[in-house]
Amino acid sequence: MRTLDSTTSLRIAVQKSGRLTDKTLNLLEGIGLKFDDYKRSLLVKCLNFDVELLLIRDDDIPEYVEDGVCDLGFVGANVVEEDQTDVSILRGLNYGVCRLSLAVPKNGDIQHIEDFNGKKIATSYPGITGRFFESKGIDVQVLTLSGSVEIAPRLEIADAISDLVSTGDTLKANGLVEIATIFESETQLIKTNKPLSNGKAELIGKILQRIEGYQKAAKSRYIMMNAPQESVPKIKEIIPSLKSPTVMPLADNGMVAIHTVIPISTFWDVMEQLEEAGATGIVMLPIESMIV
Ligand code: PRT
Ligand code: ZN
Repeated sequence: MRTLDSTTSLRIAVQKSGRLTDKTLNLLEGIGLKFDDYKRSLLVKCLNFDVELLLIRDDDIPEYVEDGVCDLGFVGANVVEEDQTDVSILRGLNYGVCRLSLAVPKNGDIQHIEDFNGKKIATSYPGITGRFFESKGIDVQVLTLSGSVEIAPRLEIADAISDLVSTGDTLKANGLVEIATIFESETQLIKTNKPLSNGKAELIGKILQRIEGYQKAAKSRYIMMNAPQESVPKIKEIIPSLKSPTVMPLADNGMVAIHTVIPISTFWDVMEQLEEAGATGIVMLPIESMIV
């Protein structure tokens, strides 16, 4: 049992090679963790924290975290939910966003959820799919496939599918239409429920705080502009900043520089209003991290 051993590193499970790999490693590097070449090894030491990464298949991550082999893991909510592993979900991470949807051949005889009674559904997610129909009291036959699920109706081995969808292009290309979403997913940071040493618990707290700052920063922009002094009250009204903006006098008489942070979602609306209020030279910069 290694989990109470304070001499071991905090071990984090990350998908070895797949859709979540680059984004997870970018996130870890974005919060200041440095790694040697992680492409070559399965177990990668962090150079500046007592952390190591275990690079494995995404399907194995929840179990490794459940068993305490890894303390943390980055994995799709769909994978955690499928096997209903006993782990704690620390945070949703806004990437790897997708949905598990029921899809059927276009113009076929299944149009509504009730029409699924007695039908055969191909899926790589028999757990989530089976539980969904059970909760509705609809009797279906679930055929478990490990991949290429979308081809099953054309091969006539199933009447419908339950599969992950992001853009919907794969369904369309296979003549399928979505009937219902049964699970919404994103990447999650999960934690073991096994006991952890104080050192590890502290490190997890630090990592979480940094992730929070990183996520806030990703949704915000630092903006700078010049404006006549008399426009400042109007500009303050327009800017939905986290704190009151910084206003500094410029060498030009009656002009000031204004700096502030705004949510990215409002940037374009705000920019037009700022120009109308007399702001010039508006510059927007990305923010690496924020502690608010
Ligand atoms: O080798 P390993 O087992 O680690 O990887 P994997 O092949 O099982 O998983 P991978 O890398 O394909 O996906 C990892 C995780 O990414 C999934 O568990 C989801 O949490 C998330 N994710 C996000 C997706 C998608 N979007 C997605 N679109 N996983 C799979 N897909 C597939 C889907 O199965 C279908 O075949 O993409 C196709 C549909 O995409 P659209 O864009 O055409 O709708
Ligand atoms: Zn997988």
